[in-house]
Amino acid sequence: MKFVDEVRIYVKAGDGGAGAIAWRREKFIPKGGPAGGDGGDGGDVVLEVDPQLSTLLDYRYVREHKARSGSQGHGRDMNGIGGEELVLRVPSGTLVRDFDTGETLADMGPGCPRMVIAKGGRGGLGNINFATSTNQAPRYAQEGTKGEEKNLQLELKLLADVGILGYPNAGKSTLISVISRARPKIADYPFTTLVPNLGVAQWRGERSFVVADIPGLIEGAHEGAGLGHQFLRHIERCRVLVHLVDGANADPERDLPADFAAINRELKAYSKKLAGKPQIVAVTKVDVPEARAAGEQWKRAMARRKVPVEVHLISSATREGLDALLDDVAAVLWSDVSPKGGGRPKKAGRPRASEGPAMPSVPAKAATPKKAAKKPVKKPVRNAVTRRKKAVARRSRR
Ligand SMILES: Nc1nc2c(ncn2[C@@H]2O[C@H](COP(=O)(O)OP(=O)(O)OP(=O)(O)O)[C@@H](O)[C@H]2O)c(=O)[nH]1
Ligand SMILES: [Mg+2]
Repeated sequence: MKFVDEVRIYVKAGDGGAGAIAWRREKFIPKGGPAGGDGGDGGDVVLEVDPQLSTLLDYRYVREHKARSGSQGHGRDMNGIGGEELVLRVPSGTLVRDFDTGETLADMGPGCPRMVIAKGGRGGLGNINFATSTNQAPRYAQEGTKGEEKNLQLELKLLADVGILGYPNAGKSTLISVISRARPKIADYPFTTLVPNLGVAQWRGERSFVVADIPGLIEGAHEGAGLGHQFLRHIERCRVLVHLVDGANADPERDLPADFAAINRELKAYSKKLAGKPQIVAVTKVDVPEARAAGEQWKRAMARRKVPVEVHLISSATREGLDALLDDVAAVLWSDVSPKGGGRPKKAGRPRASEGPAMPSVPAKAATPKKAAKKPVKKPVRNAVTRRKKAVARRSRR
């Protein structure tokens, strides 16, 4: 299925129907007075999140969406029928802007599952409403008001907690296929992934988070090289980025530090905010000996930096290092989890020993041996015993 993440559409709410000018005409009732009913209200245009949708494809082909207008009022005080509302279904994470003013109108997602984006016009009042003691036969009724019309820019920004990024072939799709049930296409040529994939990953069987795998980035992507960088919008809302560096890349002109720096430059060129997001760095494919050697060397170099960066060595093929990687991801996502692989433990993670079953298993285990190691040190007792023994020996010698 084609993936579409940006479209422009025109929406028009229904107009209100006109009120009627009519008179009550019945046998034996002379001068029956006004009897014109109100016009019906126009239908609204409503945006609604559909969790089944993952693309804006439907709006690529049908770009005009009009709700029905209300019908006009009738005689015998009959009101016109209201126009039905028009519901447009959009995927979660759709940002709605007014194309003409640039104003953001809605951010469709869990916080805003439904929104009236264009209000239908009001039906006009029939002449029955205007009868007064001094004007008992009003010869006028209201017109209905116009329904709102708007040019909308719909932009899909997938809602994921974690974004996986890196050069093409770095092993991004393989990783998401191993940590979640997503089954993206995987192949040993660059740009296998052409559209983002989403997966729900489990952390130690306790909690889950949504991961996005996006197409590979290359140097110059901000100028359109490769697939460009526009799909970075799908990781803009992620809370943490997993930056994969291909350990087994055979290109002599590339190496791990250069790849890492190039991708970070691309992130910066796209947005400073994205470049400033927490990153968890991993060298992939360490089941390949060359990848492991290069990875270990770079890991040491990164640890020696002024601001040391923890580098994970992972293999999606053997699952090596994946638990530690996910622990670090979890530590950024949830404040009560502290990282296992390294980095600064979060303060909020400390009182975990007294917590119930929801507490993360890793940090609890990590905390226990430290306390246990301190307890058995009872030096003063041993010294006292030795002193007493020596004194007894001295006394017996005398
Ligand atoms: N040996 C080994 N090969 C791997 C590992 N992970 C991925 N690969 C291989 O690397 C190649 C690229 O993997 P993908 O997951 O498609 O890489 P990608 O980063 O998604 O690539 P693009 O979608 O093109 O950006 C495939 O042939 C995988 O089988 C790993 O842990 N070990
Ligand atoms: Mg891929």
